Amino acid sequence: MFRDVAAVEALFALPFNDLMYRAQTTHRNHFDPNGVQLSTLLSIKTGGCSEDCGYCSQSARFHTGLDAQPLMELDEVVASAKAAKAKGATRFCMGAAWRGPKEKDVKRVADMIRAVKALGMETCATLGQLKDGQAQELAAAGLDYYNHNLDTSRAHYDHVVHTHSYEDRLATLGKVREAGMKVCCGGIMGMGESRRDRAAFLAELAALDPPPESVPINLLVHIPGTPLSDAPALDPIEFVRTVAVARIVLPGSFVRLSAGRQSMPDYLQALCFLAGANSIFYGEKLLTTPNPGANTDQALFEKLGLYPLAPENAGEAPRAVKTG
Ligand code: SAM
Ligand code: DTB
Ligand code: SF4
Repeated sequence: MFRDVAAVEALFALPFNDLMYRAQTTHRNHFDPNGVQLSTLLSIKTGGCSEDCGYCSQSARFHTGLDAQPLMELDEVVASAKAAKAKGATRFCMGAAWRGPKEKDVKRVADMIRAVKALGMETCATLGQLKDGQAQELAAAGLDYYNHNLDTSRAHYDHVVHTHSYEDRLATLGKVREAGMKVCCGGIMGMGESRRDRAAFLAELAALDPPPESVPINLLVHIPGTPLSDAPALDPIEFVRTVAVARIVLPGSFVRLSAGRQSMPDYLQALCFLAGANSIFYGEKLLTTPNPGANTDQALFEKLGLYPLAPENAGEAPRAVKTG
């Protein structure tokens, strides 16, 4: 039903209170209403990327002033994962600024995955496009999730990225599924797209069979020097609507309130949780930009009566809970 863009657009057009009621009802039918999954990000290879994604600080094509760093050593990655676990993160996500990994890179990242798994954390990696066999190698090392975003609608995509296609991204997602891993796939709002684009993007995610287990909804972080540095700010209520519609069209998926939280007041984040967001990036840095620190998020959770989900709850099929 929600593969149909018009049906998704109709959700966006609901009166705000009706939309929120519907999103909250859907949320309660599928998830613990006050539990939030916590993932911590680490950029294991930073900058110098060949691609031209118009939002990204890490493209070698834009002058963003970023200090490029080669692939990190195993012991540094493990130390960072241990610190994330000590602060309460249950999933550790390793990101690399590659178009895609080379064979020798996959071997080194596989070692990192094995070591992070051994700490008892869920693992996620985002390494760009995968070639045949690479998804299997990562899965064999114990990778639970692979993140690869569609980012926006097909129609808007050409305004954002030119060095690889929407179909390339879908092909990588297919390889991840075939290798038996869970899919983390979402996008970025506020890149100058229309509401119809946001609806078409969510319809693309809903049409994936099965849909992604994890759906990061990022709000564009404006990076000076990138083509999208001057994109007009998205109305916050429209962002909340997007989260609510994502919850309704992807009822069994974790919807992650992702990049952009640093610029969101508590009441806006509270509305996003009410709309059905139930996962965040946790820790003071995303990949290259700041994120609220652990203490700030702990205070926010306290204020809202939210609590972190244990990996047993967070990683498995969502458990149904009674409403009302
Ligand atoms: N190179 C890999 C790739 O592109 O798949 C992995 C890293 S890439 C930085 C991961 C995702 O981060 C992108 O697909 C995009 O959705 C998100 N992202 C990157 N820069 C962002 C920004 N400035 N604001 C919001 N989200 C951003
Ligand atoms: C995703 O959708 N958002 C994360 C994660 N997947 C890898 C990355 C956000 C990056 C924000 C900009 C930065 O820190 O460079
Ligand atoms: Fe490279 Fe990924 Fe940034 Fe695109 S989003 S420029 S592929 S690091």
